[in-house]
Amino acid sequence: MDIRSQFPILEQQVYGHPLVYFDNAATTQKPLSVIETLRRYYTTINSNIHRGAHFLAAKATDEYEQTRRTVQHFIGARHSHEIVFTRGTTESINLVASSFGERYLGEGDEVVVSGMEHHSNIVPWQLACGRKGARLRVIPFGDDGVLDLEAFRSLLNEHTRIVAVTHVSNTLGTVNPVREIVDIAHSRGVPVLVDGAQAISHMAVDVQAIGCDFYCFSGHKMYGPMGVGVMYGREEILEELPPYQGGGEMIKDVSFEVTTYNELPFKFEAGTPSVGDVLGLDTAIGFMQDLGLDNIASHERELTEYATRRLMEVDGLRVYGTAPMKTSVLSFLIGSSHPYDVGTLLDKLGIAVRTGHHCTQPVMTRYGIPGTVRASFAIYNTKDEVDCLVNALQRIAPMLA
Ligand code: C6P
Repeated sequence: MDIRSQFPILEQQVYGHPLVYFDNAATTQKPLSVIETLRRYYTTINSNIHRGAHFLAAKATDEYEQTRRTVQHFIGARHSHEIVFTRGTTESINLVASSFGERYLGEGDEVVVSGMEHHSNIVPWQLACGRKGARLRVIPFGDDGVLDLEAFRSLLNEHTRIVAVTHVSNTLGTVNPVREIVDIAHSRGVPVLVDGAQAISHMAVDVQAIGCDFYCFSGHKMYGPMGVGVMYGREEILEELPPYQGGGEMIKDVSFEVTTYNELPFKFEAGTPSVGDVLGLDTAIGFMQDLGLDNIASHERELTEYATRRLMEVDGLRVYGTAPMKTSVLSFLIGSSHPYDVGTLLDKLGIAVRTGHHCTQPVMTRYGIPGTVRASFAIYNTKDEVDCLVNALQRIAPMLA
């Protein structure tokens, strides 16, 4: 398959230069097959699901539930009802923090997160802790961006109620040893949520092999549409949690005196979901499976190694995040220049990178920097594009001095 031809958005010029899209950790571009699924959904079967007694409703419901099974197999879940559709990682984590917090957190309890979490895996827990008089404990990491597992062990105690860690850091690219983290936490009887937002499109994920209790991710970072995400939760633990939101679909019976809740996964899917986007997610998973997750990983590894080597040719460039296990994220600064200046100059040369704190302000505080320039790669990126970035940086570096 000619991969780039599947992504017409990449063919355009920006400010007179061919677009180089290196902001894939923020969102990936969408292949034609996903765009076609959205078109087909809205032109042929658009309907509300689980409710109507008519042909379109049945068809939309079938495809929606088929996607749940696709996701189940994609991440190796035991049951399809362990897959809950949300709007994205942020909503998935808020769901868990809110429901789990409501059920299990109390005065003096502790929630362990890591120092490299996205704000989406900090703030929902802070809110939950605030409601219950619990507190956050933080796993530190070294200068290379590797979590300190000894410190993690020593943070666990009889007050720890849950551990919430990212599988891959969106800023440093570190792949965390989630299997080991789960083993350590489980040996103390503590459940684990893994934020998979930056892992899901870069490696094969098997939630049973990881052993985690929750795994959260977004469709739009894995070649799928915006507006859909997944919260995987182990059946036994989901059964015990109260609903997150109230509304249609999540109930069995409602009266003004008492309401009983629907079975899994519907208990956690109140209201009309983004059906077309869910179907687009099915197509996006098919796109990745056709390419092969291992092939995606090896292409991106080669590109990241190449880019890391070539970036070192730029005078004064420092990379943040040098863990031995990394995905295709490269955060850097040049001399004393501000990341926004670098990003703006690159943009004028057609190169899209992200600049700033990347919603990980504690990471920036850890390094004592205002932010970084971040280039992040996907399956359609090429070494020529990396060369283009390096040439551009060499061209602008004197302007930054
Ligand atoms: N990171 C980035 O540019 P949402 O916005 O819900 O799809 O994903 C939130 C989120 C949660 N965890 C991690 C590790 C993430 O990287 C993100 C999103 C984007 O790095 C946007 S800030």
